[in-house]
Amino acid sequence: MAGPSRSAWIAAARGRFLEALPADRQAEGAQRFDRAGAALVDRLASLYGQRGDFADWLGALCRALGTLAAARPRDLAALDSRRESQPDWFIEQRMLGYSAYVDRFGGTLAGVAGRIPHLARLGVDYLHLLPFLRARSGESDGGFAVASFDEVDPAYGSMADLDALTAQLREAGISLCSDLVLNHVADDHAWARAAVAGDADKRAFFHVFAERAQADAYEATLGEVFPQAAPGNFTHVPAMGGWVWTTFYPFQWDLNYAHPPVFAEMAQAMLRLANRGVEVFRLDSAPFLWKRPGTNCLNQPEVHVVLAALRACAALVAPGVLLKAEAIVPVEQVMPYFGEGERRGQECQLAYHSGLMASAWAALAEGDAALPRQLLASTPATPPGTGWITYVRCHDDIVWNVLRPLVESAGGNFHERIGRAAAFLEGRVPGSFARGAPFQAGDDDALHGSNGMAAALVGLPDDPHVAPDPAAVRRFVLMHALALWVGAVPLLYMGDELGQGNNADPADRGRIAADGRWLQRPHLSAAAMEALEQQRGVPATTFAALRALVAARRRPGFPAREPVQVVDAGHPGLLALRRGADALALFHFGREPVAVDLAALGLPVDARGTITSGVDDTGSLRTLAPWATLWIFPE
Ligand code: OTU
Repeated sequence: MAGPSRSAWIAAARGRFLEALPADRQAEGAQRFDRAGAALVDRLASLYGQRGDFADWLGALCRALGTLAAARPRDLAALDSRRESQPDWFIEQRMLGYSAYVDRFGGTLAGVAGRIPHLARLGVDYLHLLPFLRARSGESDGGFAVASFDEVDPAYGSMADLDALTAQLREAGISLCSDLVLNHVADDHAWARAAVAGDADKRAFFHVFAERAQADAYEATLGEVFPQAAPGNFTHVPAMGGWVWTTFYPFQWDLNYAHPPVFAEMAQAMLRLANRGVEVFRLDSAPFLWKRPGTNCLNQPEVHVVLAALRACAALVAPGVLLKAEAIVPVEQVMPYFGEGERRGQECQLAYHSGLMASAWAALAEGDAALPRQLLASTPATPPGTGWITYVRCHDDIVWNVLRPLVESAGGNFHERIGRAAAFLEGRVPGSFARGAPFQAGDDDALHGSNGMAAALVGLPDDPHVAPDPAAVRRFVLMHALALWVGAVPLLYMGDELGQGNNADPADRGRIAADGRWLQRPHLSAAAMEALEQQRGVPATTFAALRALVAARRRPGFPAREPVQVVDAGHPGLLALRRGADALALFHFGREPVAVDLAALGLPVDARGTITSGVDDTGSLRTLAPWATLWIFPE
């Protein structure tokens, strides 16, 4: 973008932004605008600059951003300044994340505050609460059908409770992460209601086709997220006089980011939440934001412009805030979410490493480390100031499609190879230790996703009081140790710290039948918490194992800033990962013990293991039991 309009747009935008700021915030505001303002204008101009009303629209948006910057509470502004002076603070801090549903974890937002001691004991300093804003009444996809961005769901409390929670978390050194569901709103959101009532502007917030043929033209190249429960991507809505784009459930209406007011509304909704103390935004279903005929409508170039523009809005108003991409796509398509080319490092600071997660589960099923080894060897380092969210399990299924390019580039048949791994994890193979379940697969041959809690997938017993099989404990440690070794921000999933099994609550049977992901959405188990108190059974074991990993990762010698490099350890079951010159980790996915010569891997003979699970730790030759983990780095 060049020429007279660009400089005029920037100057006008700067004026509108600054006019909203009080005298004592002018200098800081000007500095921030001079850093991020031109990028914001460029990004928005490339999306919307052709429109006749662009200049007016841009001015109004910048004025609104100024108003939000003026309203930023003092303590949050202080946090912004600290973080601006060290943009990779979250990498240096070696954050530990924890993800939970409000109702399952604490009942309400106030109840979540009551769980802070539990989080602190584990070492958590990043809490991702699944959607807690007012959701659609009735079915709401676990809150991912948002009816209002400015109200807490009445079942969980009020906006005052949210303010209180963020203050308490901040006091405890914990950053709150909230979902920002970007791709869609509930069919009872005010925008959808207004559209139904005939408001032309609000109708343009959505993708509506009068003729089924128009929907079909797109459908020809689209995939399906829930092929069984919600087949197709369009829903006939008589009150709208046509077909509404609904990628997910029929009650989740996709937003149309080609209509500028959608961007302006979402940016402001995000920053209003930031001003209430939300420090990280999980940008839900980011790949789906831009539609283009003839494509699968995923990861379109404009998606990245939209996200980079959101980042620039945050840089003006709440520069301490982090954006996290939820892009569950093959890893080479995730990399651009950190920002590429002239936008390198300027998009999301964090992104989910779903390829690592899925490949590690496949490796456990195959008894062979090939997939995570190939994946990590071909994944470039992330740009400075950005990093991976790593995890073992989450509230969603394990999405197998993210491994397709990897498996195919290794010359394998994706459906056969990953179908076998999924069947193993779903306990459909004789001798399998795992108790998962298929997701959205019509029959045994269909492959989509797999569900199950980590404990059930590694073969830990359901009863918290039963003494666990040591091999299952090693598998649990192996999977978590890999996430904690590789990630900038490893994210634990609620219940995993207690080794909680699949959701067996009779009250949830109907929900699980309708959407199998509820299998990994149990309530925090009171029995397991009690076993932890008494230092007994599975919960005591898994909690202590995670604590040890977290503590090791926080030692000064842990090379948090060094990129991960794959090393050949000479055995198919072994994944060997170096970070920097002195740190090495071995993860053994094989089913037979293996002897490793540390000297051959370039380590001192007497190198001491910081984490050893299933390792016979004598001399240079170490014997690794099946599913052993070994971390070595100078303290
Ligand atoms: C995300 O889903 C959420 O994590 C899910 O819980 C929601 O149902 C969904 O968005 C709709 O809001 O869309 O970008 O199971 O549902 O990977 C990928 C597959 C997604 C998807 C899941 C993700």
